Amino acid sequence: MVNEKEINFFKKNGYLIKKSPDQISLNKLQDFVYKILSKKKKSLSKDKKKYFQSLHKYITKKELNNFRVNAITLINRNKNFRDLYYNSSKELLDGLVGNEIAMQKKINLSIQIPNDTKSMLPMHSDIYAGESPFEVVVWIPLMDVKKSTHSMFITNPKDNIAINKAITKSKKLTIIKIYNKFKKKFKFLKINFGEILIFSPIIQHGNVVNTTKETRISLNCRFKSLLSPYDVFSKTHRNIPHFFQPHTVKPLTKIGFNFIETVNKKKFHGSL
Ligand SMILES: O=C(O)CCC(=O)C(=O)O
Ligand SMILES: [Fe+2]
Repeated sequence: MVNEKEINFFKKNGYLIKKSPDQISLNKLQDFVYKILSKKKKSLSKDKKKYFQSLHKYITKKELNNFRVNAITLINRNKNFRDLYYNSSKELLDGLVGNEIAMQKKINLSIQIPNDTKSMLPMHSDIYAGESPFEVVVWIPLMDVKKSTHSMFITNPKDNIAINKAITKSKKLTIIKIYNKFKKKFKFLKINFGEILIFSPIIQHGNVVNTTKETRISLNCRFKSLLSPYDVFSKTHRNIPHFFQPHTVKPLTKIGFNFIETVNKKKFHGSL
């Protein structure tokens, strides 16, 4: 259960890191990713974490994008992977979002190898891309992630106001310049394998070139309460219902929608 202290932490900071009670699902997620990556680039170590950490020794920067796209395709072909993903974060979702859930159709995989400038996701709030303010990002590390450029950074909601103003009002400054101006306000997160990070994409976050000696591998996927609004301000590809798909639907929600549909079609006969 997410306790009151954790709920208050999330409300104040816009994120929460918590050990998942479902370590079996997490291990299975890690296992699956290990299998598909090591099928393409054979591992010299049986230790999954070690393989992930040293992935840059198996792959060139040039090969990386195809390698990642191929892995993402295989992950998203596997229906069980979605259930494992949901199960591993269910406790956090129940506590912060709800128990009837819509899940992003596509799960993403990040592979941040040392000194790679091409996989950077500079500071952003997913809200600019039309994401719903009702959603959260569930970010799952597949290895221990260090509090450094190995990780992703997030800002504090109270600093987000000034950063957001600079981004939306400044005509001259690029995102990188704004990032540098506010650099001290960003906090890199330490997250160990076994823990889950959940955050509101309204808060500025992102990553920089990984200057550590280790590759970082993590997954991310968005979730929202099934019946919360999809189109908030603008119609974009992100907040139309196709971006998400229902994952957990309670019986009464089905009965209710079935009732509306049959009445609209003048076919209601009193059955559920
Ligand atoms: O994994 C990262 O470094 C960034 C992820 C991100 O921006 C997201 O999940 O929305
Ligand atoms: Fe993001």
